[in-house]
Amino acid sequence: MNTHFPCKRISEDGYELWLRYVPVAQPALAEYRAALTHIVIDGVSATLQAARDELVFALPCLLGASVPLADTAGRGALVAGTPHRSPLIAALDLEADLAGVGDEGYVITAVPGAEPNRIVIAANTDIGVLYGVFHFLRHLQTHQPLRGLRVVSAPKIRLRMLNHWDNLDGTVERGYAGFSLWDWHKLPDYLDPRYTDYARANASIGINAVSLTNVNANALVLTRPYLVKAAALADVFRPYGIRVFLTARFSAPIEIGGLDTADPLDPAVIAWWRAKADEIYAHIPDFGGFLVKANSEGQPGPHDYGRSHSDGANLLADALAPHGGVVIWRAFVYDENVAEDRARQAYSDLAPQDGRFRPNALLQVKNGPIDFQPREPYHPLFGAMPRTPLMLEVQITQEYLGHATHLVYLAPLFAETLDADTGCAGPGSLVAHVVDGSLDGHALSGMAGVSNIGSDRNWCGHPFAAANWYAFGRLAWDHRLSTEQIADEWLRVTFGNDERFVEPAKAMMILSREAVVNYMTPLGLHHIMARNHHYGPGPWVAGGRRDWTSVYYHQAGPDGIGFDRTASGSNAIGQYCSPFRELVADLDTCPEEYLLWFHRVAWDHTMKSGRTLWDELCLRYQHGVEMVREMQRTWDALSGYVDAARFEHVRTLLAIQEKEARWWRDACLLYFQTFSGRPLPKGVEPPEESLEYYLNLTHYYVPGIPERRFG
Ligand code: BDP
Repeated sequence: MNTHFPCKRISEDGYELWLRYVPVAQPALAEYRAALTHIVIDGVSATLQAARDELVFALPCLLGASVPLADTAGRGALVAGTPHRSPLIAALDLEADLAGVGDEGYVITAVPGAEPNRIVIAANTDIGVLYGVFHFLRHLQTHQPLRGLRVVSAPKIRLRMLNHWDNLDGTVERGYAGFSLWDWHKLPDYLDPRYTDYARANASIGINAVSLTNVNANALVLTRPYLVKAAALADVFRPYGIRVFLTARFSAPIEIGGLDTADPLDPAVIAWWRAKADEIYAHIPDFGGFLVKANSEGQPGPHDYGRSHSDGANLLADALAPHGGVVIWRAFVYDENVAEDRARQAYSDLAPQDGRFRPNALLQVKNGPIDFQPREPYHPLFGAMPRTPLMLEVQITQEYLGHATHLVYLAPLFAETLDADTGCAGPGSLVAHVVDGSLDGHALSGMAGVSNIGSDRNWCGHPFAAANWYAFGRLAWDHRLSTEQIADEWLRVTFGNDERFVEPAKAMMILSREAVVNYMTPLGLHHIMARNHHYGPGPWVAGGRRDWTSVYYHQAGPDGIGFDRTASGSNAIGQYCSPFRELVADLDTCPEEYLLWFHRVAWDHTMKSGRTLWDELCLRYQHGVEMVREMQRTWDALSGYVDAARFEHVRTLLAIQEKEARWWRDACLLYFQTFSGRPLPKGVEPPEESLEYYLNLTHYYVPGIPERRFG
């Protein structure tokens, strides 16, 4: 870390993320220089040291002036700390505010009175101080005034977690930004400085938990050599308030324990997991717990022994409980041998088990009932299990949204789920209130994002993909933040504060999610990506495992298209509470963005626009392409505000996105046309190639495909 003044020039290759700390411009600069002349942080701890380091690094860069550490607070002091360690803070009248911010929140205030310029960052804990420091630095990076500054902030959700799907061989399942950050081979002895920068970035947006390994788990990570490696990472992350979790393969007692069963009710299995938990805590005293994918997509689980998911979760919960750990059990469960609509299966299996999970178990539910699609209705489990803390899982990595090549700002997708009203406990029972625990009175709460981070120098591949990591953290901290505000912040700290840049770039970001929905899966279509790697369109995918084919999901035929999930079909709609259930059940009131998700609709059905479904579908695809072109025009006009390297990088990726949007449009419309038998309406550009051509495209070595698995 650079602790010297003058500040080093930053590389502008994306490595610094949103912690660039470039010089502040006037008029903010004058106010900052007068108000921030030295830093006082009393107390000794690794976390307070991280707070000190960050300020000592950032302030000279931002202010273009030396801002030294000092022991005493004079005029212009920035004082940070807790009332327990800092007499200066204890002397201030902050008890009432601090009482409300818990063990991670903070208060930032300009203290009136004898020292008019004094700014105080106060918290009950050291990690609260660090979070406050990052908030304050963001305040300066976004050139906001200090006069009257007053922030009282605490996270709404307890576990704000990244799920890395990183394999021990260095590959990342559904990772599009290079290889894994974790260099398992050189750990524990070589600690890449990136680990610290990763932790800083996470702490700066409030992320406090990371699961290091793929949910399609390799039991080896629970063996001693790997625990030592994981412990080394945990040591790096600890000062930044981050707890480490590992994925637990349910059959580990067999694979690495020498047992002949993994039956959750077997005494030897119970004893094995208890001993394993004891061993892990000996290496990582603040180990967070296990994240588990079981009986899903070929993973082992309690069903293999005729036991329930709660039996499986409780086995691990009991092993972790003496140490204060939690088990996060994934609700992403479905079975190819079950005839039931895949969208219904998790609810059918898990909802009846509400109340059977241990107090230290959370159930992690994907935002929608299928699988991280560009748009899904919210998962019906939200609202259906009031006695179980439900975590929300979203995918930050863009498996189904153009990988790291397409510019798609995901905050609107995350917010759409958080803001959905389940109605299950009356009007206003938002998914956000289920997830933050407030609706059902749960102290445990969590939100997980499947990470998009890899070894690429800029961390996430696409320069704009970092916005999704950022937005995830900000929303997990406070789900009431608007997607516009988060985009605004991220653009300012990532590129600069010029309004002539920020406003159009923000509009482009907000538009981008709807663009991808339109050019990939408009009107409620879903899971029509190419087989296996999910790169590009594959609406024709058929054969093999039924619930992994596109034809299963779109059901197109000469009479129409869409999945009938009404009472006359799979009745997945019946899993929702009123009034959403009735809203979507009625073809006339079902929002068109969910039309083909819930209904099978005739090609000549009249849409709200007055057009037929076929014409509307075609025009949505066309509109998606046009939206990308609009994004291109916006970006091109911003060249004067962005350094050449990042400008060119984004410009080129947008060109690929436009090309691939056309590919999606042409391939899907030609294919669906074989059923509709209708011409493309006016306004839709003619396809560039034949259907045959698109059908025969084969892509080798697409990134993000999993390793050959252990066992
Ligand atoms: C699917 C991915 C698969 C993951 C799975 C999961 O294609 O690679 O293992 O999600 O969430 O979308 O477990």
